[in-house]
Amino acid sequence: MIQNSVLPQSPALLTIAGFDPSSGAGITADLKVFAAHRAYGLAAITAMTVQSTQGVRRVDPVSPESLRQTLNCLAEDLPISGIKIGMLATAPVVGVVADFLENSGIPAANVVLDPVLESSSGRALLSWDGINLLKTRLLPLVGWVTPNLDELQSLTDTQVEAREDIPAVAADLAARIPGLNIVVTGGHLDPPDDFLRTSDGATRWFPGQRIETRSTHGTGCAFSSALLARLVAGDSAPQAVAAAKSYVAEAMQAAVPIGSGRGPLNHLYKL
Ligand code: PXL
Repeated sequence: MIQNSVLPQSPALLTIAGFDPSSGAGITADLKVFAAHRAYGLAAITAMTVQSTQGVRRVDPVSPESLRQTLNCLAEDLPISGIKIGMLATAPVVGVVADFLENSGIPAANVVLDPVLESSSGRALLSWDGINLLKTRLLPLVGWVTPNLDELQSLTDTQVEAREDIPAVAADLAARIPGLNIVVTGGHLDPPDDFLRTSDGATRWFPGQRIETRSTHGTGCAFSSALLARLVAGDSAPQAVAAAKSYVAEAMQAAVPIGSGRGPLNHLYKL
């Protein structure tokens, strides 16, 4: 008989995000990242997208009521150890996720928000009123946020053009949202260093190395999901950031070209 020995000890991690049929980003990518970290993955879809490695062609948000019932249905059934939040599409969807976090009992320290605002092909993945609600209602409910430079700029309404701007802008955001841990992902910097500001005010840079590849679709999704998996596994904040950063770099290095545009990472490279 085959023993069912993996599941009972595996934490259940939930991704609340959009569906990318090319599986470079969104929930199907997040599920691969959770699996690579030996966690059991749950998924609640916020929006369907029509896209390939060449870009996003269409976005169809799900009904907020369907999302609400999905989240409640899962939470009634089993303990959820951590949540990663990605693309949210609309303000009503942001509201449903905020309602759920208020009542879920899951510690904010195990909730990671990747504030997905635009696809790399430049398509809006969250409406303007959704961005406002994310800032006012959702940010105070999460323990972690992982903006890239553009997203940090939108969250703070402050110009972030260079590496030197990041610490002060992250400090402004921290002053506005007490208890927040902030990782600014530097994929667009050269070298691609990440910046961590923990809720106690400690700061640290994590040096990165530029990898020459077209396989960069969904790096933000992979980073935030890996960060969550490492935090739930018990890593300290700096350990979790360093481990998530290495995971993404290794998955980029191991990627094989898929599609004619920006291809996916090799999320399951360890297999
Ligand atoms: O990489 C950001 C992102 C997140 N989630 C979904 C996406 C994208 C980018 O296209 O489609 C579903």
